[in-house]
Amino acid sequence: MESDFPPLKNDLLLRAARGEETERAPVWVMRQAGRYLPEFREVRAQHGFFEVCRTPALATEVTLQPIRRYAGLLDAAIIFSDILVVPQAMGMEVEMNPGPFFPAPLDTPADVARLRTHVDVQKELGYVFAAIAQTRRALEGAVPLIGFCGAPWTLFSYMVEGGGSRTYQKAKSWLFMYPEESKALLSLIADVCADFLVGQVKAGAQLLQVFDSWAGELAPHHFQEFALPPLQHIAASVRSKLEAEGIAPVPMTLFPKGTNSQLVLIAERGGYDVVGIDWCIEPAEARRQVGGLVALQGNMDPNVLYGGRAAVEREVKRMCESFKGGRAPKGWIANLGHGITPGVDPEDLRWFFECVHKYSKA
Ligand code: 1CP
Repeated sequence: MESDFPPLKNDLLLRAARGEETERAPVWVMRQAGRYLPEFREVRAQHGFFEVCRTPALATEVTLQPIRRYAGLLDAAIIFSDILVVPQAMGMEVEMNPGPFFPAPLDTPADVARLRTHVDVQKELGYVFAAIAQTRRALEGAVPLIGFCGAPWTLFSYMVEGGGSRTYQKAKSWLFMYPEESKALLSLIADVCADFLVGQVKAGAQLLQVFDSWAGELAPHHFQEFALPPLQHIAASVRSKLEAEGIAPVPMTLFPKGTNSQLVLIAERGGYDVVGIDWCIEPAEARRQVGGLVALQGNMDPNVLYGGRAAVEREVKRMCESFKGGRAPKGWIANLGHGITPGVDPEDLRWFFECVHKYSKA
């Protein structure tokens, strides 16, 4: 229960996500608990990737690592886990070596019969809920905790490809060769995602993010046909399930990477409070397009972090001016336009946070 946790001391993220203009932009970065941190690499030297995910004490520890290191600078924690725990819960084997690898991907629709159709998220993913509850207590209300899942299309592409891909040839072949079976699988994944997100809120997650990392690989009309409906279903279903159980809703963020040409449609019809944008759209232009419909999150190119402090400062200043310059300023959550990469110097990331604090002031 929400009331069992220590009171929240910093609600900037939640206010911005609800669309409020804040005294400065709240800031966090996607993949903030990760390989760029030496303290994370130390934990990983001792424990397997999914072992960390499945052991609440370890997941709590790595979730807190960036919060401790950047105390007073970071405005959110994101639970340490991975989007691929959902395919695992559906019965697929997934290894991390070092990227995701599925020994038995879904080659044809006949393989869907191997999946669990009714996933008991408490049984299969209860370890994530336990990690969330433990992390909420350990955070002592310092910052809100974000729960997350992968979007159906992005998960579908891993389940069919068997890992990361450059071309998405297998996943796209499914969409065009077996459109109805693809939609059925996407909606099966969406149902598991919705239950999983509801469980995360019950466990203590204060905001939810859905990662559609490969949304931009689809043509706009294919995004609308295959990827958007299950995303809409997740947003609507999470809200109605929470309401049915008398649980207060939490803000929901969608990160549909690479879909800038469809921002208005996503803001109007997606059903999310916040839309994450990548660096291929000018923030002021994104704000102009969506008006006051949604809060925005993003969007510095993560590679700027390799450009030295002067470049980081210049780019953050520019990003802040562009987000603030848009008409009808509404909530903005400062972030990168995609996840931070392993080679970044953690002190350069500190500088990014300091620059956001300085230049995003109202
Ligand atoms: O050995 C290791 O430690 C592997 C590195 C790693 C980490 C730190 C992976 C493997 N996953 C994670 C954690 C993770 N993944 C988080 C933790 C919370 C945080 O700090 O943000 C989150 C939110 C994710 C989400 C995730 N996993 C996404 C969506 C976000 C994005 O960056 O696009 C995706 C696509 C994945 C799949 C995945 N897991 C791991 C890797 C290297 C990948 C991507 C591989 C690929 O490019 O296909």
